[in-house]
Amino acid sequence: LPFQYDSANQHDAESMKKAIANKLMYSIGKDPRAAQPKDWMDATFLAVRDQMVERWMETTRAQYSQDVKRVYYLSMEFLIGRALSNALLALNMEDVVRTALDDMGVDYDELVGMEPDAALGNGGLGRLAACFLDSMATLGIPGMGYGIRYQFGMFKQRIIEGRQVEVPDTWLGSVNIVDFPRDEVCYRVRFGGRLELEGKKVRWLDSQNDVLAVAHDIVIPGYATKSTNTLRLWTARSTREINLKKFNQGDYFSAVEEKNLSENVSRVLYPDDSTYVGKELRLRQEYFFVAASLQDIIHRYLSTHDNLDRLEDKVAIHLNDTHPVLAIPELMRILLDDYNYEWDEAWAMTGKVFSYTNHTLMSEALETWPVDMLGRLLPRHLKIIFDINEAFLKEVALAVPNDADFLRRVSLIEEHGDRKVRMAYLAVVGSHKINGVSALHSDLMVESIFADFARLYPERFTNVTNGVTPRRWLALANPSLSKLIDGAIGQTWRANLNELAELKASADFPQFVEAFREAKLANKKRLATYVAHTLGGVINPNALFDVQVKRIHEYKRQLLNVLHVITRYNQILANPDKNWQPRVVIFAGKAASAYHMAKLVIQLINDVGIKINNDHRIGDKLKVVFLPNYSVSLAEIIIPAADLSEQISTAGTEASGTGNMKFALNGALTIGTLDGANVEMQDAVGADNMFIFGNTTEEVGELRANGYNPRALYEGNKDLRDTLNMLASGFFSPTEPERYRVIFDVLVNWGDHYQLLADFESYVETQAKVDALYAKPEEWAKRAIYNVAGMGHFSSDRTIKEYADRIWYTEPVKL
Ligand code: DL6
Repeated sequence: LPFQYDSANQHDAESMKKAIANKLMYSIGKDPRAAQPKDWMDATFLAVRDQMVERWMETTRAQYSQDVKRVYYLSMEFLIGRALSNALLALNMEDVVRTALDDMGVDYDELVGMEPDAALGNGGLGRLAACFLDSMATLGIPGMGYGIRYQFGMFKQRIIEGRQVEVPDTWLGSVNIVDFPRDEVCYRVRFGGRLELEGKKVRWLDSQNDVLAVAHDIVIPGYATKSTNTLRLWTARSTREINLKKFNQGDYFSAVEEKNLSENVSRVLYPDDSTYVGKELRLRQEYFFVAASLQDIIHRYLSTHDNLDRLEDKVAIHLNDTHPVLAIPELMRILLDDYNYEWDEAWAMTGKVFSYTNHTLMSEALETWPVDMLGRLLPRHLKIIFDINEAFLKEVALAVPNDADFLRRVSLIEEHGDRKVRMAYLAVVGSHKINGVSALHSDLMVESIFADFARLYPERFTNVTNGVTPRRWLALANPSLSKLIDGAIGQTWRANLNELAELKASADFPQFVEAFREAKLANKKRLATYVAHTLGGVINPNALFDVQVKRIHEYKRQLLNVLHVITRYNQILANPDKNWQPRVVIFAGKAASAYHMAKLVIQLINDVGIKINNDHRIGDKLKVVFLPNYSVSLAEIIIPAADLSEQISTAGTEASGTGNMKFALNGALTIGTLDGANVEMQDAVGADNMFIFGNTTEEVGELRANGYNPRALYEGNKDLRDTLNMLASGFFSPTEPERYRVIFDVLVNWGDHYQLLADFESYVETQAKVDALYAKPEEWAKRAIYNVAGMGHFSSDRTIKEYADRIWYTEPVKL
């Protein structure tokens, strides 16, 4: 590699062997002869982590001494996945560690594959946060992530008789190698209590059920740089370990009850990314991590400054969706109550410190908290929110005079029915920049949910299109393709993804095209082996791998994919002698545990799979696979193996998507709607190199407004009718014929909210074009190469640079 580090050079295989052996003995306490694979993994991780610590400290020292502006990225979710292989890539130490382990008789690949994923997130939002941490460290941006160290992360998904079953994720092993516990970094987080007025001053008194937040630090190494950042996760600890009185009275259960209750705050990640979870515990979680993070930010700032006057010059706090929005009233509370700032000054500072990203336009995902609940749990914050609202509405009344309806619409308090605080509005009012995550989504955001606010503060709204880290999503996940790219254009693309554009020329060289196809085949074989291992079925690596992996949600339209699969099945049976392009349709993804329809879709995919995969008339022509327990690590196996990437959400519903970028980066062609970042991907790779189908956002809106009639579509298209009738009649669920009746009803009789039937014909026709192109393998490969070459723009390094320049106003630290 062009980047070599002093310590990496020093750490030849011999010293690495010693380091691992030392960790095994002195940290894990095992004799190499008795050590289990997990012990080797832990020991290796610890030895490698030592390599990061020096850089980490150097970075921290440089950040303090240069007094750089820091970015604090507040997110309820960080879906970071495995750390060891990522660290080895960043430090350029893979070869050294591989050799060291080999010498000690330990299989490197097996060991790296053993590490459990840190699955502290649901889906796109959490994974984006993890890509951002990687890019901030790589670019030297002084950034720190703050979140919750959930004891149980995203649930593990088992498929039992076709149904999703959720199993707890115990990602934290018995030996803590994941992070550094910082018992001394501990803050009290208050809940409840009452307010007392003392002149102009408000006091928050008699809080109850307080919890302590204790920091755990995860090291985030930058790639090919000394720059190393921190992800600080909070764990809840009770203010009282045990009630001795109750214990001595023999009431053992009650003696620890209080402890258990307060520690529940960091117990579990809410497994739902699609709806606002109206649970008090969720609100507690949000305030818990916000209050701890802000105390920490202030503490860190004051360690090198005398007062808070220049806070906005040195601190940028980013709100990853609305989950951390309580940070706005919390900072106000600190400035007003703890540091005696006047309201106007505090409010001006607050606005300059905060920025906010919106990740969804779906109304069911927009958070609101009942005024009652908020008042009970956080009386001081509710009061501040009311005061913010009052000042804001006064300002609005001047800007938009005599328009009571406008005031009602923009108020931070929803007055209709039970009063609620609108968290997204609070975020907009309290931030200097608000961004969407793709060009389309940012446009829609200011036309829909924030239209009134865009009128008031047009300069605040902007777009920053998402990106993904090329380190994990190409270099680590796809060694065969990476090697080929290295041979063609060198290795520096890992840190400058725009260089991939140079690959375009390679598409004219048959040798390169052939090697590209071989790399893809190798990845497909790797996935086929995984499928055989996990499900026991055999899939043909020469078939077209058609892949849809993501959260299961109606708007993402896995069901449309299934409708095509069934239609194709019928067509093959009707015309068995046609030269059908063999296909394997692969699904993976979790459904929120309470989302009945999404779970039914999983069951349907499995039922359809059973029928088709066991129909001897079909053979290799069509196979359906549902891979259980989708995760970051599984994505690293699936994505490089895909030929076709399914990005088929109803136009206007997917904010951006990041899976779409990962697939194209790994040489898959996209079949997709003009939704989210698909639109910009099309600009980048060329319309000829994607399969775009279906209605546009505008057309979807028109249909909705002018009366959409899915039944007419059902009646007018025989393929569609046959397919839907099979669902309704129990063809795929003979033991329970009514099982999928509801799906038929949702689509045909109850309005088909996501307009699957409107796009069905166009989708099926486009799938035929996919087959036709796949029948010309060199042509297909050429277009796949154009996709890889066009992905430079979609690096999260570019995204982070935009945030740093246009939103956070931060500079890299000099090392
Ligand atoms: O911005 C990251 C990611 C987008 O790529 C997806 O399109 C979007 O669905 C996702 N949103 C969420 C849910 N958000 N909330 N609340 O994960 O964000």
